[in-house]
Formats: sequence, C-alpha cells, structure tokens
Amino acid sequence: MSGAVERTLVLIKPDGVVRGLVGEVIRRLEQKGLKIVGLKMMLLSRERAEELYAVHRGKPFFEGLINYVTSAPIVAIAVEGKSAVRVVRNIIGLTNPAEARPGTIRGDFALSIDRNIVHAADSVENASRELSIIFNSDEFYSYKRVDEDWL
Ligand code: 3AN
Repeated sequence: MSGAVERTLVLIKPDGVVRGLVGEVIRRLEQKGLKIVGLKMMLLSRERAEELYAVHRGKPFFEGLINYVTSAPIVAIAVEGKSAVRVVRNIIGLTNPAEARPGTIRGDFALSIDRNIVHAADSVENASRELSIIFNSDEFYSYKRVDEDWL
C-alpha cells in the first residue's frame, strides 16, 4: 500500500486548550487512522517557543506569536501514519483561518491567523526537528492499532 510511514508533530496551542478543543483535535486525528505515539500537556518556555518558530524570527508578528504560544498550556501530540505530514496539514487547514476550508480544524473553529488553534510541522525534516524540541526520545511509544491492517 502506498505512502511512507511518517511521524509528525501537532501542537494544540493555548487557544485550543482554553477553548476546550483538545478532545475535538485528537478525535479528528484518531478517526483518520493516525496513531498517537506521544502526548503531553506543557507550558512552552520562551526559549523553546523561539526555537520552534525560529524561521519567523524578525517578522512583525514574531513577538506576538511567542507571547501567545507561551500564554497558557499547550498539548503536544506526536502522530504517526502513512504520509502523516501531508495528511495532518490537510486536517488542520490553511494557516489563515479565513482561507481554511470548512471540514478542517481551522476552517471549522478559528477566525484569526494569530489564534489558529493548532500547529503542525510542514515537512518531514521540520517534523523531526520540532519533535526533538518538544519530546524526549523516551516519550515516544510503539504499539499496533487494531485497525492498522485495514488503514
Ligand atoms: P502554520 O502554523 O500553518 O505552519 P506558519 O508556520 O507560517 O503557519 O506560521 C506559524 C504561526 O505564526 C501561525 N500558526 C500563526 O499563528 C502565526 N502567523 C503566521 N503568519 C502570521 C501573520 N501574517 N500574522 C500573524 N500571525 C501569523
């Protein structure tokens, strides 16, 4: 069956947590057939947040972005599955919720680009870099989903 198995990072950002959308986000990942291989709630330090968003350093929204993602707890999810990076990006929808299609997380629940509920890595390389910023290697779990052979 096609599609290499990939691992990617999803973050439910502070607005997702304080708005009670943690279950909704996880449900959408699970129902698609993706496997959760790591999961934790944490408060991002400024240092870690700046490392995570290093590509945006110097942009006008950088300071606001760092303040926002460190303002309340986040939920970090390591997700595995066929073409997981692309599949997850499609589930969350476009960065700007005004453009994100209905049926996507941002399309269904968000209105503003600076409060867009979730983050997901945009390439296999970034996924691996971001996962190592958020998770220790002993925080990943290996198991078989009972429906794996049918997905
Ligand atoms: P994505 O989260 O879809 O990968 P990125 O990596 O381009 O999008 O942006 C990271 C985060 O930075 C976004 N989720 C959003 O919160 C914020 N952001 C991006 N562009 C803007 C912008 N023009 N104005 C305000 N915030 C932005």
